[in-house]
Amino acid sequence: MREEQNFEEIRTHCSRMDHGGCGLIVRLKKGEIVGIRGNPEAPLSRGYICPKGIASIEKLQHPKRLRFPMRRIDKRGANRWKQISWEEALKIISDKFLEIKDRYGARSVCFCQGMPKGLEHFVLIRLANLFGSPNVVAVQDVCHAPREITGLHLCGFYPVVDFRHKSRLIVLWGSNPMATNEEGATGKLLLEQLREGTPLVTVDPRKTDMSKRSKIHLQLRPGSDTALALGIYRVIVEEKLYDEDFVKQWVKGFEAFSDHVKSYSLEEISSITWVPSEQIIETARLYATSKPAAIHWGNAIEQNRNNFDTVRSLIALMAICGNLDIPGGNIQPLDPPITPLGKFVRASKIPEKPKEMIHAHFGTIPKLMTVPPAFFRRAVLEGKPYEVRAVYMQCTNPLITWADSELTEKTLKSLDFLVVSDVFLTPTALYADIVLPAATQFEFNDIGHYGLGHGYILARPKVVDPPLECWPDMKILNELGKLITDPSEWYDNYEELLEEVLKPTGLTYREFAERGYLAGEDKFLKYRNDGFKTPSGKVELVMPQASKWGAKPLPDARDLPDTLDASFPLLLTSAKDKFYLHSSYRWISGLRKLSDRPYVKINPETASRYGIQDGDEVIVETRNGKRIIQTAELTDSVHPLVVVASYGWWFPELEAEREYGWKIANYNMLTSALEPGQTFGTCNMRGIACRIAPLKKHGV
Ligand SMILES: Nc1nc2c(c(=O)[nH]1)N[C@H]1C(S)=C(S)[C@@H](COP(=O)(O)OP(=O)(O)OC[C@H]3O[C@@H](n4cnc5c(=O)[nH]c(N)nc54)[C@H](O)[C@@H]3O)O[C@H]1N2
Ligand SMILES: Nc1nc2c(c(=O)[nH]1)N[C@H]1C(S)=C(S)[C@@H](COP(=O)(O)OP(=O)(O)OC[C@H]3O[C@@H](n4cnc5c(=O)[nH]c(N)nc54)[C@H](O)[C@@H]3O)O[C@H]1N2
Ligand code: SF4
Ligand SMILES: [Mo]
Repeated sequence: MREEQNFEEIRTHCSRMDHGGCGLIVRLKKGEIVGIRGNPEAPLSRGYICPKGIASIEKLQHPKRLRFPMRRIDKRGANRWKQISWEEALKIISDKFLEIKDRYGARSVCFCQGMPKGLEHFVLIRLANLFGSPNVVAVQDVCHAPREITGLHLCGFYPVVDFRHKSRLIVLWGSNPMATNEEGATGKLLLEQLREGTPLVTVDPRKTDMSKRSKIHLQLRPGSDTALALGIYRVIVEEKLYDEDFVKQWVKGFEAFSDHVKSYSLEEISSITWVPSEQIIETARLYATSKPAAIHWGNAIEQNRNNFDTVRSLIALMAICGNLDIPGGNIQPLDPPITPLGKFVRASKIPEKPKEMIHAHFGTIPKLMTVPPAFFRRAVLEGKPYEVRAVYMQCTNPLITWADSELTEKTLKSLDFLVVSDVFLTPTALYADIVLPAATQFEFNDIGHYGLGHGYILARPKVVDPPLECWPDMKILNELGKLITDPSEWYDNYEELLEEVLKPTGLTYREFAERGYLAGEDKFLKYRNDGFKTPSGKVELVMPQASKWGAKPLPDARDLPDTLDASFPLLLTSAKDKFYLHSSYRWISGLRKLSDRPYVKINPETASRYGIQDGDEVIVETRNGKRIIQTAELTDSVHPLVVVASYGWWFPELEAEREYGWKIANYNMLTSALEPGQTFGTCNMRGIACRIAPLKKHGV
């Protein structure tokens, strides 16, 4: 901390505007934040800050921010509330949760989190475990679990890019880190590698900033990633470009996998993926001959039912080229010596959890520990596998972010009791019985990147006080924990939770905050000592046991999310908006100026076929019979058969009375949760068939 005459500056880390990660210097005047800039000494961001980081000021000071606990006094969604005290709110919640536990069992109360934002995610899991409920509902089915858990099954860890060392090639596969700073660890470090001359390959159906800087851009058919990965694999094996020593010693099932892949000709792969064979060959040669090479994969490969196949095909590429756990490759970073997650969340208190979780009854992949929203909704609506009556939600807006928004609406309406903790009265919060006003970034001490698997933890020390009655989620959960679980597991002051995480480091939170971050030790080739943490000790490419979770022993290149026909002749996909986090912050005017409304990107050739002009309002419709309206942006950055719509939209300016118009432009109105994949419970979100039409016909 540095004090000067009129202002004070505090070093912290950005959070809650994405996965966080940028080191920030926050300037304060008379207790108010007056400026934020990037901290050049920060390990992951080195001075970078984006408009969302800067917009945090408006987020904290917004006049419509939730400021008091509220109780619903009319029917759900009617927006009539009574302000209540914290004491009353906690009493209502604890009475109701305990009553439902008594009547239906603890598992009928679920605890739900959106994108993990900070330590409260793990405190919520701890609360659920201590309460005795195995059901933590979360978005992991479309966000990281497919990568992490497939990784655990194939090679015993979740392989992420080692950005601390130079790679000779980086492949960006379905990830757009310049807009998303995916995992809060990659944007700036990636740019530095590019500046030093590391070549790039981009796999994305759109032209992006990064594809323009790439040596090769594979502009594939959305949803055809498995086929493309297998095509690259085929060439590498056919041309004997793989790492023979590694394969011999460390890969189980190489022959069977390779034989299987040979059954797809390159011509077939090319026709499935729309990628010319020559480009597949060129990419295969480049990837196999550049060592170390790293694949930075993103959300796009996870948001379809075929995600398990896609992820394992990509891990197969990493494995046969010997890029696993080497500097500059796809590695298993080591955490600094902090309290292990399992211990912090009190996993041992609920040994029956793997069998009892809602999704276990639907036959999902082992090790998936959060309930996929598709199966949660079946529990609420159909009582399958058992009844769910109440939910505690924090940091999430599922009406917009879960596939199949109208099914979510029906679910929220069917609950006996819903608690929502947020900073704004969102469309989801309108359906709550109790709304809790959360304190947010800069307003409390927090630890970032715990559990993110990148080998860092970041200090996010408090900068300002929250509004009087806004509480950090951690504090809310700590107080609720004392009322509904064993009080001895909780603290007088919730900040002790931070000390508990840090205990093995020997540092207090204050000392940690002064250092700013802790990094794990650099250690590679760990498998050489103990083997890979799989049953065979090797990377396992063939999975006969996968039939238990609805998958085949080997990945299927022909399994696409959807098909085209004359009625639905285009493929719909999405990319995240650089200026927002999912459905969050449409109410921040500084961001709204940068991204004013939902745009749907259409190739000019396609647009002219449907009589659509730039700036027109366009109807987008899918086979589930739902339609939304977005504004046409004509651009040749998308393929003529692809439409890229904006995701996450609702309209705070339409006011709560009109439910913020949450159905008008919301991408997830178009997705369906009726047939989720068995493995992860994921619904098809990218590469779904659609049609478009102008809202108003133009005169001739
Ligand atoms: N179609 C489609 N659907 C998707 C995706 C997609 O790409 N396409 N992406 C998926 C992915 S990757 C994810 S992670 C999910 C995200 O799903 P969600 O996490 O539900 O997304 P958000 O819209 O960011 O909701 C976060 C909420 O937290 C609130 N909030 C912000 N700070 C705080 C805080 O400190 N405390 C509390 N209590 N609340 C706070 C915000 O106001 C906001 O309402 O969506 C998934 N859904
Ligand atoms: N600004 C901003 N930053 C964010 C977020 C946000 O909402 N906004 N969310 C945060 C979260 S929770 C996450 S998980 C990360 C996600 O970060 P990313 O993984 O970067 O997520 P997306 O932007 O959803 O998708 C990445 C790219 O996939 C492309 N794509 C679309 N369909 C396909 C396909 O079928 N195949 C392939 N190969 N590519 C396809 C899109 O064009 C896009 O460029 O970002 C985090 N950071
Ligand atoms: S990129 Fe993410 S972590 Fe960095 S300033 Fe922007 S919102 Fe914050
Ligand atoms: Mo995510």
